Amino acid sequence: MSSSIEGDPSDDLRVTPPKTWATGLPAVTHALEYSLGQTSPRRTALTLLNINQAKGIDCPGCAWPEPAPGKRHMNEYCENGAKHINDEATSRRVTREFFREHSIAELGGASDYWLNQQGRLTEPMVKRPGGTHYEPIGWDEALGLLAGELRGLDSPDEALFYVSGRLNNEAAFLLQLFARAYGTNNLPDCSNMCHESSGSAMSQTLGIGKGSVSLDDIHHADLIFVVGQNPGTNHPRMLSALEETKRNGGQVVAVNTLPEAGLMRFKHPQKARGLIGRGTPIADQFLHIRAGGDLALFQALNLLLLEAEDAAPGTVLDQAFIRTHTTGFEDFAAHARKTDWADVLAATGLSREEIQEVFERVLSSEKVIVCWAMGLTQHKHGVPTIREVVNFLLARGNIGKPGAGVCPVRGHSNVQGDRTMGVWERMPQEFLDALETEFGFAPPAHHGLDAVNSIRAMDEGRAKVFLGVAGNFVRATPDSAVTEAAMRTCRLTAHISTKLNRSHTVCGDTALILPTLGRSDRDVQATGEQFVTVEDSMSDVHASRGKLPPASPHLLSEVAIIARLARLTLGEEPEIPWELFEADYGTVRDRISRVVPGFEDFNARMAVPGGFTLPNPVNQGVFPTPSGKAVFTCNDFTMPQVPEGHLLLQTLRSHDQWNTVWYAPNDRYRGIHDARRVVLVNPADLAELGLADRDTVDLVSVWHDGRERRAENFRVVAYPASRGSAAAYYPETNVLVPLDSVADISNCPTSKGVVVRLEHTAGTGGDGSEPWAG
Ligand SMILES: Nc1nc2c(c(=O)[nH]1)N[C@H]1C(S)=C(S)[C@@H](COP(=O)(O)OP(=O)(O)OC[C@H]3O[C@@H](n4cnc5c(=O)[nH]c(N)nc54)[C@H](O)[C@@H]3O)O[C@H]1N2
Ligand SMILES: Nc1nc2c(c(=O)[nH]1)N[C@H]1C(S)=C(S)[C@@H](COP(=O)(O)OP(=O)(O)OC[C@H]3O[C@@H](n4cnc5c(=O)[nH]c(N)nc54)[C@H](O)[C@@H]3O)O[C@H]1N2
Ligand code: SF4
Ligand SMILES: [Mo]
Repeated sequence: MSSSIEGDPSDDLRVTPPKTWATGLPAVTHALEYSLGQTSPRRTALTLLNINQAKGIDCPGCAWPEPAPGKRHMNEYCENGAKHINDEATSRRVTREFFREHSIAELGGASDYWLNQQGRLTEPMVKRPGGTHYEPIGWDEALGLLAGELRGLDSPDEALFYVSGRLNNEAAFLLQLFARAYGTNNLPDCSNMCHESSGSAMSQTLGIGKGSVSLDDIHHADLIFVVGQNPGTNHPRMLSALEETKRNGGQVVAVNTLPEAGLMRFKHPQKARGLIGRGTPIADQFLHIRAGGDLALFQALNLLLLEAEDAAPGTVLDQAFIRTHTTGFEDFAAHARKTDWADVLAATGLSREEIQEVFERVLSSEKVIVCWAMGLTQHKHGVPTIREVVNFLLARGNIGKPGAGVCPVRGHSNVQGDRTMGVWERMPQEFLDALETEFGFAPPAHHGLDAVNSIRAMDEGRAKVFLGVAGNFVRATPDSAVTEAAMRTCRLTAHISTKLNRSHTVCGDTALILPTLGRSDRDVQATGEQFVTVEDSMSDVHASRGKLPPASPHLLSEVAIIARLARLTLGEEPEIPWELFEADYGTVRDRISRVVPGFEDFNARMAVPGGFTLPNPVNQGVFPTPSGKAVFTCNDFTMPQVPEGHLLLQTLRSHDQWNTVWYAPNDRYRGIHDARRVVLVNPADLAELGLADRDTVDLVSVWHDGRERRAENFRVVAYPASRGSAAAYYPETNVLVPLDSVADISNCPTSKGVVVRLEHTAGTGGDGSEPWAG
């Protein structure tokens, strides 16, 4: 592997027109290119043949579900899934020599790309107090150090256990069991920064924080809204599902601040017609909405529904459903009637005609689904926005019937499962009671810390030991400079990881790297070969079996690391047989089946290819809210306030990255090549700001604490972003997101709503010949 450290690449920005279609042959080629750059053709073939097959490896990419086993293609994966799995299956290795060669300070100057490209971690490493380098350490000593620090804390609440959504169910269940047996609910997770707003909004209104639709519902809906989501890049196989919706006569409305390629047209890579021709148009209507305007849009649609019902009583709203299954309708209706069109048009930037056209589609549709992702959740008013979406669906009885419902499209492959397993700082008391009954200890009842509050706790010296599992905490969280400083105050930081990332370079007094098996690695324990389980975005629970020889003989599985750490920290506990759990994951599933509702006979049901689907009570007409009914809510009109001369910045993903890790400096569908420090801005806004395409600017975020947050040296690209907004990639821009800028109620960082000004630092660098220049 390359041994000289590379920081962020120099800027070779090239811009081509944004694509108007996604996938097809180029995608297949790109995936293979990346895979073959990482590993041998044989390993590539082995991973690709097994990805998402009933007896194979669950794709470590997104949480979009697979079709039922009989309906799967031989290649049931997308370009990005292939890249994600081969990024893990890479033949490159990070060895002890590598760590001897590079000091931690040096590694701290490397780009996220370079760190990831070094390959798989191979043995446990430690940075001792005062040390400048990581050095090898045995597993027993490493876990002993961590256990010793945990035992030495004044309170268990001084420890933090961060979990990211790649972690499998078995390990997630054990981690939360360990944290609670140890005495804390401090289980911050990536969901805190992701779909927390969805969970908050849906728990309050529907009684359950999960989506209600299946793949079959998607296929048979009359109308699907795709709001604040870029499926062409982030959930590519969702496009095959939407293509089927359209074949069955359904319609799609896309709502986005950017005209994303996948929303426009799609070419199915696994079908001959996908490789040639123009592909299927996906969106029947595209609403180019202003950033943060979605609450106003759904309020307007709700007003139109009420008015149409007034004009023709009994024909528009589902009165029977509203009477039987909901509360709060009258208050909601009275509130919605006050919606002001001038406000709506200003907040959305849409015309009344456009909204009327969508409304006609709604009226002619019996079965409606709303899908959404980070474009809704990561705004200050994300929770009320999603509650308004729920109002919209409830009003016509579009919850709990086939072809209709709520569809928050999850990110990480097992992020939903980790929550089901109890990784949440605020698990309900019934779950804690079930743990107590099963394991004979009383879990702490007071809530723990979420991601943002964990950073505050480290910063204020209230948290001293940090264990991160399967993520990259310092790059995923907001306010990078603040977060990194907070991490460095810890007595000990440790990470259970497959690959090197920046979090490993931001160390407490002592720091540990605990390398682990990935999804693709074969997992053999004392009783034989093991499999793990995951839950996708549609609550399907299924097995994942690693197929490759482990990346190194010194790796332990996540289950093994957590079980050993628990024994060392808590001592032998007859009621919690950690050793047995490590030897046979089936014994973990037995415990899950007795603690987690819906997992009865877990092991037996895992024998069925494709697994099983957890029931969502709303589909049986049961709403587990205090009243037993779905709740209409009144949501005050709000729109982001952006001072003159400023833009509302969203921090988003390029096509060639997986969250905090980028694979190449390209964003093919948006036409950005060989650069990541770019900011996409509408040409009309550029003109108003006195800037030109390709100018070099600093992004400066404006927040009322008066601290300056600056991201330097970005190139401006004139782009069809909605007026008043800007878009730039995460994690380079996390430095701009103030820690205190969070969504109301959910505490999710407002990664899609950061007020910035663009400070011009250098003249036009482009040759102006590009299609989007000026
Ligand atoms: N290849 C790849 N796949 C991934 C990931 C990855 O990093 N790479 N990450 C995974 C994870 S963890 C997640 S959570 C998902 C994320 O999936 P997405 O939510 O699709 O991810 P983002 O790139 O954050 O894109 C947000 C989308 O919302 C739009 N948007 C922003 N603000 C607004 C707004 O105010 N209103 C509306 N209507 N639209 C808005 C943006 O233009 C963009 O299209 O993807 C998962 N899949
Ligand atoms: N500004 C801004 N910030 C954001 C977002 C945004 O849109 N904008 N999105 C937020 C969202 S939606 C999310 S989900 C978070 C994501 O935050 P995280 O989930 O914390 O970040 P990842 O980049 O997915 O983590 C990558 C690391 O996971 C480890 N890893 C990968 N596979 C495995 C495995 O199988 N086992 C183990 N133990 N480790 C593994 C590797 O070491 C790799 O370096 O970021 C959030 N942060
Ligand atoms: S759509 Fe998501 S789960 Fe499916 S193959 Fe692609 S990345 Fe993997
Ligand atoms: Mo996410």
